[in-house]
Amino acid sequence: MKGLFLTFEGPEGSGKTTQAQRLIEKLEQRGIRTLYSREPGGTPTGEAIRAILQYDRAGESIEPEAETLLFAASRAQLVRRIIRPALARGIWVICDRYADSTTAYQGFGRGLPVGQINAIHHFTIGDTIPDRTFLLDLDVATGFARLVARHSGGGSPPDRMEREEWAFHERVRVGYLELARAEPERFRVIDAGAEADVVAARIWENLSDVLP
Ligand code: T5A
Repeated sequence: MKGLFLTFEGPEGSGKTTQAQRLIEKLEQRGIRTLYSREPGGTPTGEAIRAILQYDRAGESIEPEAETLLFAASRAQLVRRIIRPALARGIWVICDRYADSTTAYQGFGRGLPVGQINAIHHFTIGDTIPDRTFLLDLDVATGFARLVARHSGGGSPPDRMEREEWAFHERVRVGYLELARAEPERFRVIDAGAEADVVAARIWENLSDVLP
């Protein structure tokens, strides 16, 4: 049987990585084989693209169209090399960001036409669409406060996106909520402002209908 494809989406600091790891633990305890991946990245090519995108490694600012295609290139590699083969083997794939990130950040955030971004998605991922997407919704101020706490605790410095203006991140959040409204079957919007345990419990509840 094919594995399920689950994705985590949301603004900066909303707890996607934390929750993806917690979910994987619970699924494994239940005997479900899982695979974690993240975007951009997840393959050697994708990780090389991530390095360019995160800290302007190429030494110049990246145009929004080029940025969009770099995220798409990383995803095209990940879908074909990792996600599809794993799903075909019955493994559940949990991906930390996926195509919705491009629609939210480059579409709503940067203001590129969403119709054109959808055409890129069609080319990049085809019918490899998540079975369920958890949108961890969080206000921008709380998300950034978490990141500041992490940076001051010795974590990596703010990356290119984290240095974007406040209004950009507000547009990303609004964009995500719009995507969730447009596809209520696939999306589950989770209030990510609560304690991590509470958020994890809400995610688990919102998966009960598909658990074996
Ligand atoms: N991007 C990505 C695009 O623009 N287009 C695209 O197509 C794609 C795929 C990726 C960047 O690229 C952009 C989006 C991003 O800006 P990244 O480093 O992968 O960069 O960054 P994020 O995916 O945003 O990951 P973050 O690490 O910033 O945030 P997470 O994963 O949402 O949060 P997490 O779990 O790491 O937690 C952040 C901090 O908060 C604490 C954690 O301990 C941690 O310190 N925390 C909580 N604190 C209080 N209460 C809770 N419930 C908490 N949950 C976690």
